[in-house]
Amino acid sequence: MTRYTIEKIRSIYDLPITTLIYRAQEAHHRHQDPSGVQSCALKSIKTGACPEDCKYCPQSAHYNTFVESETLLDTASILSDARAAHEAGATRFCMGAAWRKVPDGPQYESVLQTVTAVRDMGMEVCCTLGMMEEEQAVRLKEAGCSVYNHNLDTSREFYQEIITTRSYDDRLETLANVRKAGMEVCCGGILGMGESKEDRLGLLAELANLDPQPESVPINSLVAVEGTPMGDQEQVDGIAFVRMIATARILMPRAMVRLSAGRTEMSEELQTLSFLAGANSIFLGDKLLTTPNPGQDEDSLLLEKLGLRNIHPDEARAAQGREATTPVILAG
Ligand code: SAM
Ligand code: DTB
Ligand code: SF4
Repeated sequence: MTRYTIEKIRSIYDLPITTLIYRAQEAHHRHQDPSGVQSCALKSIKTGACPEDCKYCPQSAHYNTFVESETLLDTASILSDARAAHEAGATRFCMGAAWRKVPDGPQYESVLQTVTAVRDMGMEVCCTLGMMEEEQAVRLKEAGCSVYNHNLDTSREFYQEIITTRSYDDRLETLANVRKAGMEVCCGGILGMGESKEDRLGLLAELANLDPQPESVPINSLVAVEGTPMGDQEQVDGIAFVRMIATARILMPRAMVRLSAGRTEMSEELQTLSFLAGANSIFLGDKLLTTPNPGQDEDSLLLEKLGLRNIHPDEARAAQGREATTPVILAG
């Protein structure tokens, strides 16, 4: 497998924007269905009171935010949301819990039951539940979860300024457990936390050098929430955001690159540039985990204007596995 150095990644990230987008488009057309966008629904199944101190997160118990804590939701109430999301066109249902690590016992048994029921509805199931042991990962996979989301968020160096209650290596260990259990990895990060360009390049290096690379890469723009230490952070520069997406697309051509949190603050044009840079997935619905997301109507209208269509993850996989039909014009 190619190992990407920071210098190599910088040389891509710093390309003239015209060439950068062209290279990203080339990778997108070779390895993805260029008209397809995967829509994932998000549901917070256990909200708030999280013991971790992630400085960006409204659900951390360390900060006083608008989030009202809730205990784990029962299977029936999650299923009614899953059904609605399915009807609204979501093809992947991602359940998030504000846990430091997956608990053993009745709560986990209930999550496993819910996973199976959502899978049986015909949607692909993704979970993000915090750190996880290998045996817990194996059980999750057996219950029908195909993907686990666990973000590295930023570079190894900047990480310790953002979170002190766990380490980068803890994160990598959970990602390894997810792989050992045979689930796909969804792993990305956040821009706009005060990180430098070097930190962004560092995150890209960590992601692109994972072996195998993640199947999904969510790129979040920080949702600055009052009460968190990042409540006053300014919105990340749109062009830097687009460069990040395009570089991710070039480095990880087979991954679904997800234009994740922060879309309510983005113009249609910035979202469009992100699609041009290689993003091919979004979160659907008017809420992320706890913060707002553009509603269904707004998103359908935008996709329609752009001539993009909703695709099922299996359709996307088929497209990714196909033989290349476009010649490589620029050398890597
Ligand atoms: N507790 C689990 C964990 O940390 O892995 C799962 C839920 S956690 C909310 C999932 C991801 O959401 C985080 O890793 C982070 O990347 C993202 N996130 C949380 N708060 C955010 C915010 N304010 N803006 C953008 N992304 C955020
Ligand atoms: C990811 O990378 N972004 C999503 C999902 N994975 C779980 C979460 C975004 C959360 C934004 C803040 C909130 O709504 O609480
Ligand atoms: Fe907890 Fe996850 Fe939020 Fe960190 S990002 S405080 S682990 S819910």
